[in-house]
Amino acid sequence: MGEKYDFERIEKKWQKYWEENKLFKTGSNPKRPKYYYLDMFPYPSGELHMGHIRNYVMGDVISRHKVMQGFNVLHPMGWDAFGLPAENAAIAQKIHPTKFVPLNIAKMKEQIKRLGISYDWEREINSSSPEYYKWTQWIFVQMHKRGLAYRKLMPINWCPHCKTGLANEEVVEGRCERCGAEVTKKDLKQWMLKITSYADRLLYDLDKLDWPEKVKVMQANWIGRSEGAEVIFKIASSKEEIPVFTTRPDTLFGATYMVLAPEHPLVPKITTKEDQIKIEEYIEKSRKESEVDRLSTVKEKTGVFTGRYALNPVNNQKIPIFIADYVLLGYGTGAIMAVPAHDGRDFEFAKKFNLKIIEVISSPQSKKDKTGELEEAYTEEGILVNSGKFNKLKSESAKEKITQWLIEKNLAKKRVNYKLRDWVFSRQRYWGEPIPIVHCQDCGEVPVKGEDLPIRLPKVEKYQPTGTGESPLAAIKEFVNCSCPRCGREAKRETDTMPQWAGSCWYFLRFVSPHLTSQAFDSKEVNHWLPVNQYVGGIEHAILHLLYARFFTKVLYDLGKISFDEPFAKLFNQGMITKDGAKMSKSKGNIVSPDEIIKKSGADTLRLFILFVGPPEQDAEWSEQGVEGAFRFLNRVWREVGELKGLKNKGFEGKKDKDLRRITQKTIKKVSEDIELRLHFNTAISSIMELVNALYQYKEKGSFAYIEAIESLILLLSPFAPHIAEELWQAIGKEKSIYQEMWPSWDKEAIKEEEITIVLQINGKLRDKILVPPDLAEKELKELVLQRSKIKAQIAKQRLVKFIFVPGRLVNLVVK
Ligand code: ANZ
Ligand code: ZN
Repeated sequence: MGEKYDFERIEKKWQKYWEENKLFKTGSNPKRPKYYYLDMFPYPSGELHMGHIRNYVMGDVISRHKVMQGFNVLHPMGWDAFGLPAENAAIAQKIHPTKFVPLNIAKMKEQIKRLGISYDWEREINSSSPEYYKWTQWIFVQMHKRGLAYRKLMPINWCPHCKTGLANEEVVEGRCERCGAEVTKKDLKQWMLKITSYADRLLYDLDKLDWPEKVKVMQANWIGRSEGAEVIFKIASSKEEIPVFTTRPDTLFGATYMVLAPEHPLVPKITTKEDQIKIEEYIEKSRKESEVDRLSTVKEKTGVFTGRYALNPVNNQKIPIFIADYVLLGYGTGAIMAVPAHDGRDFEFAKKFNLKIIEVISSPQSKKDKTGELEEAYTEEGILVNSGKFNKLKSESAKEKITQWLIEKNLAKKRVNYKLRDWVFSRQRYWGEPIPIVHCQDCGEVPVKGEDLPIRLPKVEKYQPTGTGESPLAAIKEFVNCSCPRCGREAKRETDTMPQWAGSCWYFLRFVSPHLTSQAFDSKEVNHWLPVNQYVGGIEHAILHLLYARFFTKVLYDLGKISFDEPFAKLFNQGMITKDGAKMSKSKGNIVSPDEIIKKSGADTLRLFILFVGPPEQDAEWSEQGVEGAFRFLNRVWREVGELKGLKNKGFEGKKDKDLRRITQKTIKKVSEDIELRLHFNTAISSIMELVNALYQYKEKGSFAYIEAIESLILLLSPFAPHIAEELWQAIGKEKSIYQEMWPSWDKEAIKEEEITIVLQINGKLRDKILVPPDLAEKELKELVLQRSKIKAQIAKQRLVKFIFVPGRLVNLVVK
């Protein structure tokens, strides 16, 4: 062992050793239990950022720890290489995606290897390789056969900059999630996946998952289940009627007008010729707006009166019908009954258009002015007023009773609504999985036969979006022209591709048998390894990726292909690494390059810093001093272990040894539990630091306790800083790689403190102290305390009314 901590030599040496000896090959010992740890696979941007590193290093600690605990661990990595992010990056750098992707994969893989992450690279997958996307296409075909994939003409979100359709999920505050351009609408025939038919299961099965509460709430809100009623309003002097969806049938007597979405099919039927121009202008204007804007509560309300009236089914009052953009066509029935007294948007609208506001839910919390008028809508529940025979009922029972009453009159039915929409699965882009469908004049949409998959993405020079609404594939005759899989006649191939999310919907299944050519996955293996025990990745995937992956899993479960219906048992979202308080990004110019840190201080230092920087779920600030601190600590370990050289085991000795043993065993317990139960790597590392401090103070080098402490130290350090641990392990004469050693267990007896100090108080004031065994029972302690002369003297003339015992800490005697 050299004098200096030569991290560069050590890290290269062990990375080579691990690779040559295939140490990270997934365990297959049938006697061992399984553990599937998974990182969210990245898209090949070409450069690892600190967020990736935090994610992968955490996962490496968990995986290495599990291997040492005796599990067969599946710890794979791959590349989410199809889709918009990769294509946009390729376009920006003017490199064809077919070149760009492998180039970047090679770069990132090199960086990951330099970090010493224990991935089983034999299982590497790439979602843009035909061997992989063959099966993505196969899953699509299965969905098509089940009626879960269908085509529909619809106004889709259209990004004028990326020149492609976007799913709702890709529109953030009216803007394209990728490029930030304002999103508009365009009518296109789109492939859709029927995720809505899984809405209830996606919602209720959240209960089965050990996931952060925040993520579960986000998914539940996204699914947005609401229970209510569909109520029919007749149009006065007309046969037409308007069904509305409401969650508040208890407010029906307060419905003073109605609103149709501007695009509602009834609109042209019920409007007069004179009004039509005005209305069409309004429709044109609102089509351009995003849903978020339309639903906004702060935006000034706009609308147009249709000139027509409806009849409120509960009291036959004539109420005006408006058209307004705050009602969306795609939700409920595309029409509402408006209750201005109890709905915020209706209130503003009614104020602006001078419509009646009738309070029907009374509550002490309603805000009213001096004249008794509502100052704002009261939107909570309460007691019914102005509601005929339903007065004095509570909202909850009134909902039920009013709905029942209308159901008997055939004017209502119960209804459940979801915010979740079917998933727009078409993209008019080049870099994605071709949708494996053929359009035949006679047979219609025909899925490609299994044996003809994959439908390969043709290599083209011009892959940039066309902007016509068609994908660049549409211009390639050899691709488009084909024969119908059913009748054999001339037919045309579908030219849309799948969205970026497609490949990541099932990649966790592929890792169990990544090279299988006959099937998407080996069912037996899949049922053995899954669900994933621990999944880790960024919170930005809380909704989309995680919801889609759950959906695909449920579909495959229903198809009988797998035996579980949730893919990820446990989820963890790591916090960001910030610099100067902001997320690291190229545009802000605050990126710290991992390569430089590794070059300067080594991968182990970087790993240790990133794990030590704070609780892993929280954001943490990059710090130069923090990196130096980690480096200094590793040097300290290096020097301390160096002392062991040539020392012989001198056997067990006195009190100091016992103390050191206790610290060692406590550290083992603390580190094990911090990793296992809490993923609190930062506190695990600080207890390792305390052990090193204790070793520096301990002078009896060579005792049994000392050797045990050193060995434990290296073992405990090994998941965090694996290279230096390997080197030290070898230096103290061990033959096996430390990765193949057993994780230490702790000695419960040794951990026990000899005696602990209990503070004695009388009426809250400190009076005495007592040394007792840590597990002394309360009854015995009380006897001991009351026998003490100091205490006896103090409470001589008083009566003990209470004996308060805080275990491990204090006793308080309350006397009078
Ligand atoms: C009358 C009412 C009275 C309502 C009241 C609310 C409060 P969630 O809970 O999100 O499902 N609504 C129905 N369809 C709509 C559409 N297409 N566009 C905009 N708003 C629509 O919301 C359900 C409520 O949203 C429904 O209940 C309806 O207004 C409105 F004091 O009906 B409510
Ligand atoms: Zn045909």
